[in-house]
Amino acid sequence: MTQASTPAVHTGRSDKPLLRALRGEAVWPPPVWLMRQAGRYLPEFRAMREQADFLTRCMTPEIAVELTLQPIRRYGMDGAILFSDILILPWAMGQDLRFEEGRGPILTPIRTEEDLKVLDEDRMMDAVEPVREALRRLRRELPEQTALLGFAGSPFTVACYMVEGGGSRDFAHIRAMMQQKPSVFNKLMDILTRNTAKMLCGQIEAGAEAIMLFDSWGGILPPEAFRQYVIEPTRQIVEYIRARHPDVPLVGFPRLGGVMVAEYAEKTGINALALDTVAEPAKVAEMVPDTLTLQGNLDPMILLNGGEALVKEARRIRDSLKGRPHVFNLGHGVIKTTPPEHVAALVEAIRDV
Ligand code: 1CP
Repeated sequence: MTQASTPAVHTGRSDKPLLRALRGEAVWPPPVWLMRQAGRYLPEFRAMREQADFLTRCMTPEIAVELTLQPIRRYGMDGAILFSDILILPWAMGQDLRFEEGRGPILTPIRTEEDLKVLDEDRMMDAVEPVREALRRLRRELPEQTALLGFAGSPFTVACYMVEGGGSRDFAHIRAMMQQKPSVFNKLMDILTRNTAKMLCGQIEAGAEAIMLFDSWGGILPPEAFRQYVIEPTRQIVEYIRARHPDVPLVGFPRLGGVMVAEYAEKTGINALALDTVAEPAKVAEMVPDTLTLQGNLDPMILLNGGEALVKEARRIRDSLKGRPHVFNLGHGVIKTTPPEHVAALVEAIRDV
């Protein structure tokens, strides 16, 4: 891509605190945003829910923009994550998807060579055009200091939902496929790796200033499979994006990755490593280079319960990473019964130094 075709908003490096921290600067106090900061715990989100189903909300730019902005208006977060979902990619390629109240996403499963035929890679970019329109509008509407994050699921995590047909306790179908139909599994992973990289570049070209890759389920794999199906596709995605948009920081979230997260960070080349709840930030810090940004990792349950324990634990995490690049966040998403005032108390605790 030539410089001339890049929108004006991308010229020059931004000094937004979140982007500085993601590029390796020890910003103090650390910038803060939360996974699932747009969601049902907010009354204004619940009010919008009556108007349209989940997929329509994701695919209607004015609704997606409004839902993205809600937590920013309330709390002045340093980062605004686009309201969307990791399953928009398979949907955009043609897989059937619906979200059912109380059950989460439901997809028509892909388990055979024949099933793969529903995926049409050529339609993907057109299908996600409303997402890009939402990003363009957000860049115009966000406060000056708030950075806009785009995102995708990592190929393995998205494949889990595509093959299981939704969420799962044991991921039995995808694990069987990996062993019994490796050629179908590998084809699916290749399609996802290629299209995730392409879709994310599309998000950046529409205004996303940083990207997060959610690998919620990579941690179910044993080490060798983790290398092959989590680290390697992520490395390819990072390489593809970086060749086109070298200044855009990339955050990886290998949830449940345990000790493999250090190898993940090193081999994928991501700028920032998002930590899950069980990771001890100071210990992970010893396992990775000083220039790698760490993101996380307050337990969402502590946020739900609030009070003194919340302030204490949030500051313990913040202070244990003082002097190195850190972005304060949760170890997983905000729980839907979280009182909104606990989120306000958390942001205040982090910013009060
Ligand atoms: O309103 C509703 O009932 C829908 C609930 C909901 C929401 C608010 C879903 C369904 N997705 C989302 C938004 C969402 N999903 C965002 C938006 C931005 C923000 O963080 O505020 C993001 C980043 C995601 C990412 C996502 N979707 C992940 C990765 C992160 C994680 O939570 O581990 C995963 C695994 C999904 C799949 C998904 N989408 C929705 C649900 C309930 C699920 C989980 C299903 C399951 O595993 O059982």
